Amino acid sequence: MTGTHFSLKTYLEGRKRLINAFLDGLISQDHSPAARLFKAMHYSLMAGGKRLRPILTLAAFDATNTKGLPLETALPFACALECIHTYSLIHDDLPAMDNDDLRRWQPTCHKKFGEAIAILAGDGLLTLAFEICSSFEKEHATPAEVRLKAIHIIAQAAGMNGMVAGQTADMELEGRNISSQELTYIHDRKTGALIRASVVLGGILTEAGPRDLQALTDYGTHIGLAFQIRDDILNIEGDEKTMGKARGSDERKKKATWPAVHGMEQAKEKMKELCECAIQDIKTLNERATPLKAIAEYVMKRDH
Ligand code: GRG
Repeated sequence: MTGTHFSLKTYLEGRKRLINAFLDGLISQDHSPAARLFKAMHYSLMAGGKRLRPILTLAAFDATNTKGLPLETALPFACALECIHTYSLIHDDLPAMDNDDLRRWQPTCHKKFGEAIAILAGDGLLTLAFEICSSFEKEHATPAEVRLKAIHIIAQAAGMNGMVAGQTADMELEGRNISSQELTYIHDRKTGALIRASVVLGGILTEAGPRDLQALTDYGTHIGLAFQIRDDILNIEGDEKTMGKARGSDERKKKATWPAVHGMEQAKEKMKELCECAIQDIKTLNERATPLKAIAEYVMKRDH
């Protein structure tokens, strides 16, 4: 399905290196009275995430980059998404939300730095994302109108009609017998919105036409849901060592998951179908979309 000379492993490693180098340089440590905030932000940002969202932005950028724009144009925007993702994990782990002590077998931000600093580290990362997107670089500058569209799509996905709504619905419906529509509402917003925005963002930055943007939107919607279903499956069947966390937390907390509502067999079938749809969605983008195709295949097999 993917090009014969294409190695997803090499591609992911290369992109991850670029992203990590950018992120690592974002927060300088100092000895100011706010030093612990910066330490906490850096700690969570560099805690070993897969970097799926920024990688998706770069892959969608590559897939629609007919003008030959440098990758450096997209890198800050891609990394801004990772800052938002990290903030959401820090806040999700807090006692008032999921109350988790460990992430990737490391203490969560509030366990290491205390609750108040963890809340502020999340606030700092969310705001930093928009500082990055609105900074005018001399080199590889993105036109103001494109930048505005990019900021808008990120804010929409992260905000009250996107991830924040999804997280709220997840909490409100915890422990209840939920309908398939309610499950879709949660998944589409809590995880789906930011993943879809990551993909569409790549096309916005290359000023892709409406047909390509639609293809990216559909692809993003399909892999966003597939990613979440895989997460639900791993929470039941995954290898704890590889995942860096204990299995079974969803069932213990009576979380709304695809296997809980539809059964494990259906969950697996649905995930496969969604990944196949995603691959179909980007057929019109030809071989420039090879990394996106390979990522869709990876989403259904990922083990952490
Ligand atoms: C606090 C507003 C707010 C939102 C939190 C993202 C989120 C919403 C909650 C996380 C709960 C969760 C485990 C969702 C399942 C899917 C998911 C987002 C997993 C974590 O993302 P990965 O696997 O994480 O990309 P890494 O560690 O690789 O960055």
